[in-house]
Amino acid sequence: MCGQCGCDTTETLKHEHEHEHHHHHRHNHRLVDIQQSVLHKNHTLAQGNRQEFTQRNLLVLNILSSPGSGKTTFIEKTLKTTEQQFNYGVIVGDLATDNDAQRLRSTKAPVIQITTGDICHLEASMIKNASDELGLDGLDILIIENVGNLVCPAAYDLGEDIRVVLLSTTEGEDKPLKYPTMFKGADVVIINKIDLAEVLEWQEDLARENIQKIAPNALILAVSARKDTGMSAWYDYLAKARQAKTQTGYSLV
Ligand SMILES: Nc1nc2c(ncn2[C@@H]2O[C@H](COP(=O)(O)OP(=O)(O)OP(=O)(O)O)[C@@H](O)[C@H]2O)c(=O)[nH]1
Ligand SMILES: [Zn+2]
Ligand SMILES: [Zn+2]
Repeated sequence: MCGQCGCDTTETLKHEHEHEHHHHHRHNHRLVDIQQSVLHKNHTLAQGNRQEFTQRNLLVLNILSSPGSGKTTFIEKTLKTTEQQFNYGVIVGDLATDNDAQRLRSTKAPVIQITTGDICHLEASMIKNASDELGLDGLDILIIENVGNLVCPAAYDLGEDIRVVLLSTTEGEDKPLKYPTMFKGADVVIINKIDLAEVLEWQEDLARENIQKIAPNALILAVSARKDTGMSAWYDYLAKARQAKTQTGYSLV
């Protein structure tokens, strides 16, 4: 979580630092307290989001991966193939640009960009504001593209039903073992860029074994979002998840 990069606690820390000087408190102790209170607040807001999404029978996906694994490409392909079937809304988080939102605007779906500045993950409060701006009326599925980062976003529940973590073949088979928190939270792991498997000497069995060690219950699908191969199993899963949400207001998180 953000203890590793210090993101978003900086302002609070400055304040606490000045305040605590008189009391000779240890900084580490304060830092942990502040992080826990940030996460606690986020958790409460995420529950609020989840309640609102569930009342609307809206299926919500949180898409996570390291930078460049193919989140935008995967979302774009999903929208273009299934937008006759479902009404989508999209929220895209990025540190600095709105390039991804621009790319996704070639689809029918309304897209809201969140530019996070220095913050390397999305938080529940940002999703609340962005979904108010987007307008959730009439939507079936809300897709959230998180900031490209395999560490911090894992700690922040956004109120989603399904966490989809992408692992692309260019990253190596060992990533689930090195970033266990991210993979542990996954409901679905998408192995992307499978079209490059041969040239990379990608070991599919090893990758699956590593994912299963960390996330034994996750569904694992190997695809090429760019070449549009292996995607039909994903569309089947999505249709089932959407149906289940409509019937029972189910939540996987
Ligand atoms: N060969 C191959 N390239 C892919 C595939 N999916 C995405 N790419 C390429 O990988 C690069 C990064 O893809 P994006 O979709 O922008 O990745 P992203 O995860 O959204 O990136 P950030 O938002 O910056 O974290 C682009 O050049 C894509 O065309 C794939 O299945 N195969
Ligand atoms: Zn962070
Ligand atoms: Zn992207």
